[in-house]
Parts: sequence; structure tokens; C-alpha cells
Amino acid sequence: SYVALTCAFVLSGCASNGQEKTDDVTRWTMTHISDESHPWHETSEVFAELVEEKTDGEVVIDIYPNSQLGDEVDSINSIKYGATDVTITGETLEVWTPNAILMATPYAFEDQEHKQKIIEGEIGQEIEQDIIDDVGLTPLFYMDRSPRNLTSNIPISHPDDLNGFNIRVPNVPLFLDAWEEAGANPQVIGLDETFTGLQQGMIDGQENPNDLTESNGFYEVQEYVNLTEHVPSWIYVVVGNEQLEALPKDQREQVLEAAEEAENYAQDLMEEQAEEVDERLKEAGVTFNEVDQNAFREAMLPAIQDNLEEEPYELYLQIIEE
Ligand code: 2Q2
Repeated sequence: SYVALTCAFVLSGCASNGQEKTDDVTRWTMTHISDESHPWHETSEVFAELVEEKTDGEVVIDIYPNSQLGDEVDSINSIKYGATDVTITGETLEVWTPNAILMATPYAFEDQEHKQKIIEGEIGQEIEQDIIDDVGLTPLFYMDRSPRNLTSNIPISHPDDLNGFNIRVPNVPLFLDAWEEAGANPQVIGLDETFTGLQQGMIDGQENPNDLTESNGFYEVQEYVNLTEHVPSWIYVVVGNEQLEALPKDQREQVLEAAEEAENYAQDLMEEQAEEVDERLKEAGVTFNEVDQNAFREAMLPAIQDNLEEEPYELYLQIIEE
């Protein structure tokens, strides 16, 4: 009967929010959009190892890279529905919580030190709290990101070169507006469909940190990395609030300890890898093209004023005045 079936389901330890509990081991499903060669995957594996070690095997994380279980928005929704538990996400959360856009507002940070100060200061904490309150996801740790650069098959040195240029952008409304203001024709395509779009000539270019340009193989179908460095950003590894709450207090603390160590690991890895990525892209035949960054900054500025809601815009003004 239904009652017997329900009792069996609960007794078998299948928690209501999808995370599996078999003989007292909690298994979390983690998804992300980069492939196994990318620092995000390496950091995810280190985090999973640290969690298993610190919880004495009572919390295990199974990692699914390469958008295997869906794109970034699918991953966020599936955690909220309890089908999966952990993912890597950032400005895409703007759809649920406006302040997340501050993670990817064009030319907002003067340098690495300025960005780090914001991430680890009050504004960074506010963004993390908003993600918890508005999206139901808890940021466990952040990973710094290299700045996003525009890739293409013709050199793009100034916004004037963008006339008729079809550019792929992720599902971030501000990016659509910013590239439209700069003179390009932006369209939202999932990261996992971008290579095909470039290969078939549906799009002329895309923009990403060089590490994702490398790990997605975009250098095979793009000749130039144009050093726009238009978005210096960072990204969070997040877990569902319910999934974290479902753990006993000691395991929760052990997971947060593992997260802190994984954050330091990610920072070291990023600093170590950034130069190596650029060298490998040049060896693969990519031309690094200097651009007029101020011209791109000026061109994108109106999109920030038009696109940011009141609170994120106030915080943006605080960031650029720091
Ligand atoms: O180009 C991409 O799809 C990624 O760099 C995403 O922009 C990035 O992961 C953000 O969506 C984070 O929310």
C-alpha cells in the first residue's frame, strides 16, 4: 500500500532532497560545465577527496563534468529540486538574485588586489548571503577566474571592428546588453554547444577566460584571443541549503573545513596555470591580439547603467569608487 511504500522509502534512508544515504554514507552528486582537463575539475576532485577523508568516508561526492547532466541553469534547478547536490556557478545566478551580476560586471575591478578585496569583503559576503537566501544554494568556496577575452577569426582591436560580428554569450542578460552596446550581435548559447556553433560558422566568436577557451578546444576553430580582459570574475562551488542542513553538525563542519582547503588549492592552481594556458594556446597557433581596452570599457558602460537593478548598481558604484 502507499503507506507501506512510503515507510519503506523513508526507512531506506533516501532523504527527501535526493541525496542518497546508503548504510549511513551520504552521496552528493556534483555537476559542472568544464571538462576533465580544466582546473575546476581538478579542484572538484581535490575537494571531494578532502570531504571523504575528513568525514571518514561518510560523505562522498560523485563528480559529473562537461555538462553531462545538463547546462549550468539545469544544474542550478536540479539542486533546487533535490535531484543533484553541488555545482559550480556565478553570474548566471543573476536570474535568481540580482547582486550575483557583480561577479561579472565589465571592467569593474582595477586589478587582482581590488577584486580579491571585494570578494573577501562586505560586498562578497552580501553576494554569498543573497545566494543562500534567494536561490537556496550555499557557497562553499570560491575560485578566482582569469579575465574573459574575446576570441575570433579576424583580429578585433576596437569595438568598431565588431560590426556584424555574431558573438556567443552565456545566459547572462548583462553580457547580451554589453556586447550589443559594443556593436556586436550577441546570442545566448550553452557552453556545451559553443564549439559546434563556431565550427559551423553560426557564430564568429565567443568570450571566456583563456582556460575555458583551451579546455573547450575553441582554439581549434578560433585564430585570435583578443585581450579585451572585459570581465575579471570569480565563481562559487555551491551546495543546496537543504543538502548541507541534512548533514549531522560534525560532518557539516568537516565539509566546510574541506571547502576552505579546496579554496586555497584553487588559488594556487589558478596562479600556477594561468601562464601555462597562454603558452599552450600560442603553441597551438593562437595569436594574442592587443586591443584598445578603454574603448571597450567606454562602449560597455551604458549597459551597466541600463542593466543593473538599483541595489547591485549601488554596490557597483561602491566597488569602482574603492
Ligand atoms: O561561458 C560560460 O558559459 C561560462 O564562463 C559561464 O559564463 C560561467 O561559468 C558563468 O555562467 C558562471 O555562472
